[in-house]
Amino acid sequence: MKSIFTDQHLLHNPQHEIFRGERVPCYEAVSRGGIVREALLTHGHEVSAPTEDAGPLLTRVHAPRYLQFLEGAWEEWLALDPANAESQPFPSVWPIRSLRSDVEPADFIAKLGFYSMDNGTPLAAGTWTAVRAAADAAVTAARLVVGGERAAFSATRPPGHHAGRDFMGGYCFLNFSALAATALQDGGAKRVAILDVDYHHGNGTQSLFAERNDVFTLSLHADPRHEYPFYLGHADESGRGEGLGANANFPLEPGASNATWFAALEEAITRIEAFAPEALVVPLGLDAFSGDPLSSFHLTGDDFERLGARLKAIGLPTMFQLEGGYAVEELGENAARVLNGFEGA
Ligand code: SP5
Ligand code: ZN
Repeated sequence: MKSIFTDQHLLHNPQHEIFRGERVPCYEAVSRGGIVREALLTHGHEVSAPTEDAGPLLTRVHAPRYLQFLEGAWEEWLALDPANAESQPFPSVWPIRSLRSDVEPADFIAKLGFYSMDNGTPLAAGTWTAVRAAADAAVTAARLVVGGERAAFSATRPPGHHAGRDFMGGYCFLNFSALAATALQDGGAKRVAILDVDYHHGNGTQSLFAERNDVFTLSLHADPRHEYPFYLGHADESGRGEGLGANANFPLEPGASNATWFAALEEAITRIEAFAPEALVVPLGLDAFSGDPLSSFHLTGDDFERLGARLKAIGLPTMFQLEGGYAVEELGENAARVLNGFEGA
């Protein structure tokens, strides 16, 4: 399978994230990128650089003022104090419920909270350049599929599925799966399904398409009562307005067995088939892996291969987008096994 990768991911290299009030090394480590690229090559998959420009699609997914903020955020941080070059900004205040979300603050840290759902999404000097390149990769993979490839994989970091129209979160800044779905629709696929298999609910993607009936968002994940992103991803969320019926969540108990996970996958696929889409996007988080430090699920390398084979059997042109997965040593192998399963089926 053709995979798209760019070394620009190296520019998103934050030093730490916050866990229980303390600075800890980033789970979403810069080493994830090279590991995935090497494993894809080892398994005989073709890896190439992005050739498409996602620029014109960005405002179809994200709010212009959010994009402007992201692009200039590091400069604003440095403007507060040149010594900030050696440290990372984190938000500390958020416009929760009864506060106003319509007036963008002028203060940088207030703005950072305004555009963030958590304080767990570290921003670095090169974040914008990295995520902009990853957006190009996602659109390139989608256009390969439009051009007739059976499937393609955008193997980039950081991930994207927690990012919404005007917010970052969960290590995510731009929603690459949403950009890919938009590119697939522009290429002629009227109806697109997005099947998110990351351990965490794809809250950004769900919220972006909640009122749309031409994009069916589905997510298999740990129950948000116990796991990030906590405030979305419950079983009773089925879309809103015109989008009613075009969202499906499959929250599973922490520690859910592989049999439970694959049974939920079957239910999701039944729903996709009833929707009759013309293309499929798979936000491919590998953090449902047994060895993942952020996860309580138990998928193995063999299971990832089985997942790939099952996705192939749906019979749709398919775009894969790398999302989470924090067992760095095994991350590349697990990603490659999904692709192997898809191609072998
Ligand atoms: C894309 C993606 O997978 N984002 C996940 C974001 C999860 N952020 C919360 C991390 C909480 C860290 N918990 C540490 C548990 C150590 N055993
Ligand atoms: Zn995840």
